[in-house]
Amino acid sequence: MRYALELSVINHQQLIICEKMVTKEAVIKILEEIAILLELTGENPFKSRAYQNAARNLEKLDTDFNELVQRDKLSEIEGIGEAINKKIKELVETGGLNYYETLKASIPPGHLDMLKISGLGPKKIHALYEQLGIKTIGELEYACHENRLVDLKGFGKKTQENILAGIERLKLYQERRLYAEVADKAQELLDSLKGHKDILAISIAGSLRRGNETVKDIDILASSSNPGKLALAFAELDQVASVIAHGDTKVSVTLKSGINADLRIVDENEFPYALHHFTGSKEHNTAMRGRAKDMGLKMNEYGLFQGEKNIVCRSEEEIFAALGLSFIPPELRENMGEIEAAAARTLPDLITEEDIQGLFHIHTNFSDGTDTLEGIVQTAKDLGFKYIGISDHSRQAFYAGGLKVEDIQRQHELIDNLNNKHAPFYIFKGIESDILPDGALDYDEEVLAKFDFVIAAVHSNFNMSAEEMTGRIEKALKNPFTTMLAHPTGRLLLSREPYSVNIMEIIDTAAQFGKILELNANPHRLDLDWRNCIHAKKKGVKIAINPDAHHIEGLRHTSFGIKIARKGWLEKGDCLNCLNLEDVKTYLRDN
Ligand code: DGT
Ligand code: CA
Repeated sequence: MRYALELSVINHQQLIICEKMVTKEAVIKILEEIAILLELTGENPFKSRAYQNAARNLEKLDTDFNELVQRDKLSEIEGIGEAINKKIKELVETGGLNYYETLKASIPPGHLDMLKISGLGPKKIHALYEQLGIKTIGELEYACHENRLVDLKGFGKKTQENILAGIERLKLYQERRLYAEVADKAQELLDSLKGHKDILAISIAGSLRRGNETVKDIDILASSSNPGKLALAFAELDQVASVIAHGDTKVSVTLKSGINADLRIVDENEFPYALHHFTGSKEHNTAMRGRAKDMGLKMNEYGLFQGEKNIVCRSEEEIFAALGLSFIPPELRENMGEIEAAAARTLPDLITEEDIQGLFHIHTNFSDGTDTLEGIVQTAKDLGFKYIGISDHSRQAFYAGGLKVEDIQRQHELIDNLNNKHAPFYIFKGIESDILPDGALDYDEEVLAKFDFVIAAVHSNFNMSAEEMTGRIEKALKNPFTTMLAHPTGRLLLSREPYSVNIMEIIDTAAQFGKILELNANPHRLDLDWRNCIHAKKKGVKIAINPDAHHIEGLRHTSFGIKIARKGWLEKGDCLNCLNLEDVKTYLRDN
């Protein structure tokens, strides 16, 4: 926290505005910031220490600072040499300092945020940047989950755990959050409330019910025989840190996790209308109200009215039916054509958890996964899957323990043994091959031919132009050995923007060459984005909902991918891993 406070105290703008008032304290702050910024850039430590010393000596100064500046006597202070003297003069005379501004601009903005993680200083941040290219807190969190810090010089397992704990504390103040994180907390709230005897109906609403990839808050809707008592019970839940507002029909709280949660309590008869309204999205609601109006009706959270008279609906299904629509699943309520499709009875029969037969894109301890192949196989079997596709990293991904040719041989022997032991459960031999900057895959053809499937993935050189990156990926898609493209845009939700890539062109190329696109189910990625899934489906591109698991627990991420697949209008026929074992074998052999 120390660094963060220092860096937030002053900005250049403030200094300019207060030109006449550049005080000794302000100068000290800037010198201290420069020391930190220099460490962040990995500059010689002596340089950084010189600024720290200068700041400390200025602090101890008992003569009048302004007088020293006016008489040009600053360099008489110990530790203030010619270079620093010049900078202080520029600061005092102009209210700004070019050197400081340039230095600040040279650092990824995310590095300043990372200083807020307790236990993580500028030197470590620089080391993470140098060795792993980490620019933001989200990237750092992701790297910790992938165990990248365990073998990193100057870090280790304990440090990785401490950093993760520090990131958790920081999240307490965050605006939007990942779906997975909020969904867990919302479920806990529902579980705590469910036993309450005054509840007549209760449901999650808002973006969480719609399965959006990020969520602002938890919306809960209930009807109750004793609203006042339910409101009080909610406000007094163990999970609640503070109550923002408390009435008989609405309670707003902040949870200990930092997430805000609203409970709205409505009359039993109003529940279906309110549930539809507070599920949203706003855009869907607006379009629905428009449809109601066209039919001479009025729709709001209290009812569906013909003149003064309410059309009685006991469920959302009945509301949709009253408007001539089939039931629209919450995930589709984004005004992306769902109302027209519901009217035409052409809504998709959305994929469900039960449709998933097996999982691709799983890492083992052959590369950067934490668990053994045996352990993963046992868990996948226990979860009811019929097959898995193992894909450790390829050799260029040295930071992730990428497989050398002899490792592949060893892994394939192990897979053959396990396939004998666990039949009819089946393990496919795969690899997550880096797409090299020129679009080539990471092994020669003789090695690539040994795999049942190849997942091509961009893991380096993110900063290409859209044209170059699109060309690079398209080249990989055209490679006959490529089966599917991993995380097609490379985004990390809330922390790393997608790389520049023309995703529509990628979808078209995948369609043309019969390649599969991954819907990476890791809650930080959820990439392919659901908006693009709709497009891929239209083009006939198959999607693989892949957990990209680096540990056994990660297999469960698949359910987040399914939620997004549903938002992307996908049906079981659109997804590779809904095929049964024989059909997958045939598909992978023939494609
Ligand atoms: P979020 O919280 O940003 O992740 O997204 P939502 O969709 O949960 O938004 P929120 O919490 O502001 O409101 C919950 C639902 O309530 C929203 O999806 C639709 C409904 N709603 C809220 N405000 C309005 C409004 O001004 N107009 C309409 N038509 N619906 C609204
Ligand atoms: Ca919400």
